[in-house]
Amino acid sequence: MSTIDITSVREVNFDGLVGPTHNYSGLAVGNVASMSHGGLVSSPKEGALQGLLKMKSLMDAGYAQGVLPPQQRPDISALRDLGFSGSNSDVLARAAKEAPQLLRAVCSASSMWTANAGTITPSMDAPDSRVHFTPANLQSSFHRYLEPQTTGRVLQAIFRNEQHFAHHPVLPATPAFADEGAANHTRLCGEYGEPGVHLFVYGRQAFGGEKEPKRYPARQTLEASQAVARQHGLTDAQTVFAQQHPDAIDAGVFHNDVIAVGNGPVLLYHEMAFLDEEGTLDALRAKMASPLIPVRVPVEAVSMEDAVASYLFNSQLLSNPDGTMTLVVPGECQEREAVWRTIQDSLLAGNNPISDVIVKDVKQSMRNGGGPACLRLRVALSEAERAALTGRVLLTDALYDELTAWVERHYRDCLAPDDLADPQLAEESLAALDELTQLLNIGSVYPFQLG
Ligand code: SUG
Repeated sequence: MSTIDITSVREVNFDGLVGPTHNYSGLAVGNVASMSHGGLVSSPKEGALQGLLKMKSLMDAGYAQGVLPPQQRPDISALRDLGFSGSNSDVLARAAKEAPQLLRAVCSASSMWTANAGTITPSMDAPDSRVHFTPANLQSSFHRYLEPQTTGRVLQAIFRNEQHFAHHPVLPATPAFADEGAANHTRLCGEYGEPGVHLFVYGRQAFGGEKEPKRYPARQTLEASQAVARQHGLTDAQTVFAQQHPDAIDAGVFHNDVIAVGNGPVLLYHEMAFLDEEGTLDALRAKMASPLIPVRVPVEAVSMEDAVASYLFNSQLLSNPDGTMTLVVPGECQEREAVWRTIQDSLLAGNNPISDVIVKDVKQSMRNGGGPACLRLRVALSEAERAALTGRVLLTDALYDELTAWVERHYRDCLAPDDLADPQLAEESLAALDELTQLLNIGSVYPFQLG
């Protein structure tokens, strides 16, 4: 068991690098942006550079910033498992002809949305004083179900030190335990080093439960959230399980982080976020050691359509040393008048710690339904835990420059749906990833490196 210097605890945002096969395939049912942009030409290079610029500007502003590598795509072995055989080129060509939807799925760069990589419990809240990790099974869609194995390897490679880090198995990949990770999990607390309360938001109950969305799937079950909490040793006094409003899911809110964001004592949420709004707030208040600061946005201020189109609630809420908070919003928030007005008139001017807004352009990701908060996995770490990380994953100016040059060298400017079958793309992608693991110094994490 390790001792924690709680005053040194900081939140590190580990952003997912946008992978070389980033494309628009309309794969995500219930995700309005993905469904409406399927078939567009993407720019993997622009996407990766936008992501890196977001990381760099937050690092420059004094926040701790980490980076996680993308995954091996196209996942040709997934196509082989589905019966395609022959050389890699044969497999790609046959899949393109006979099952283009499968080819698109195995090319998705969806691991960029690291808020779905897994659920993390910081050491202050865990009974053994270690940081706990469970990769999300992402079983709700085929293209994302392909992620957890490599995600687990990447997390174990970086958070390798067993004295500080504990890794749990992915939950059974079956609908009863549908798990989408930190996108449906928020830790609320006073200072980072103080004990926190874990808000798990689920869309449906596998066993029992009455209200469910009618139009779009609920991607997280109560049973999955409870299992993760159990794995991490969280007690009843440390957890609140709340159902997401089914009408919100039907309006395109496929994760809780599309309609609520919390950090420290602040919970910024839309009035349609929870099925039982008052009950959820009361349960949090009853368990938190510090007073909860709810910041409620009513439907009259921001309609569900505006919330989903602007991704206001998929902003990053970052804590500053002076107790204020900064909201990192996607550029789309400026394009919706009601949203921008709400940011200025009620969030910044309101009686809450949010004092500043940073606007970031992550359009390449946004067109697939991934905003600033989707792109990052939050891990609260003490100084000793930060020092125990393996690899070169905390962003510095030098790492930023190297990653930018790496993207410029390897990534395509444009990727059209028909390009996905190009065997050259697969080769380029592997060459890029091989170099990346050396650059990040994380060892072998990809299937092609493991043989
Ligand atoms: O799972 N989009 C992702 C977006 C995930 C956003 N993450 C959070 N909200 N935390 C999804 O729906 C689209 C891929 C495509 O259509 O090509 C996609 O998978």
